[in-house]
Amino acid sequence: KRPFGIAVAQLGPIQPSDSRASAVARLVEMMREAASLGARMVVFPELALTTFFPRYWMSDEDAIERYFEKSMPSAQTQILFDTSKNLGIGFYLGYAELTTDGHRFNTSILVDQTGKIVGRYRKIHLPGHADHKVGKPFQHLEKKYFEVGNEGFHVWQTMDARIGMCLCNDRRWTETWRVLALQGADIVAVGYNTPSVNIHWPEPPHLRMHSHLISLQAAAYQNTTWIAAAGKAGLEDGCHLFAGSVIVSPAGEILAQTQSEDDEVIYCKADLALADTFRQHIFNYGAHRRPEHYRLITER
Ligand code: CDT
Repeated sequence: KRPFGIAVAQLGPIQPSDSRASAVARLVEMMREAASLGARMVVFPELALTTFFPRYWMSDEDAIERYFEKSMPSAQTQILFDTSKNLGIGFYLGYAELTTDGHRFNTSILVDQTGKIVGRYRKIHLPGHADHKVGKPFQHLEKKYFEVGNEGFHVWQTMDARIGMCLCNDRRWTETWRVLALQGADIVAVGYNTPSVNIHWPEPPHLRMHSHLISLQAAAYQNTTWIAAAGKAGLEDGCHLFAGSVIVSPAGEILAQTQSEDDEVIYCKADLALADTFRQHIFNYGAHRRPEHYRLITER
């Protein structure tokens, strides 16, 4: 057995008027709860320090910039790193990154149990649009506010596990998971913000939840990995984000799921060896994969 306590900390809504300090305080409280449950790592959502601002059309650069972090840690987020170190718990955190040379990414970091950043991921599959969709109830302007991530998909050996990262829309793409699986991911952390309303075509909210869960369950099974998925949920500034934060085993089974649309910690004592068993048998890549027949995936 390879026991590994995983916690997912779902966030309730963060309103536009909420301060960074109040968001960070909520994260710290949930980190404490996760540690008390025995978690070695806690997964926070995508853009966990601010409201989901890509819903707003903004042209003023200063208005846009206030949603971005110029450094990590920063004075306001340092307490997350200090608490991580004091409690001996690692974490995954999503936030909007502004680089020193002016590039903007939708980013997540992986921090080990000593409070040290060990990995960074910049979101690759950016959904939505870059133009102002006048008349829509809200926007989804990730293509306006962020550049496509320029560092690829990675897995880090840390905290006695191989941990990969992706962000939100990435979870719907087969390719994301296989590239992480090929690097031997034991656990993949994914934060998300998903509106319950689809502004592009009519879609019942229950189908939105269905495709979210089926993406994670199929990905975990077909790619032999634990998945820890943390959402930001509830009514943010009149726009509803669905909840459904989960921990999924490599069998594709949901072993923990949030009950609310608010701040909520779920926990699972995962046995990472379950993935090893699958990898030795049905999904033994060396024995059974046929990459010579998969070339189209990268050619188109
Ligand atoms: N944040 C994010 O990537 N959300 C998307 C919404 C898709 S609708 C434009 C998601 O895939 O959940």
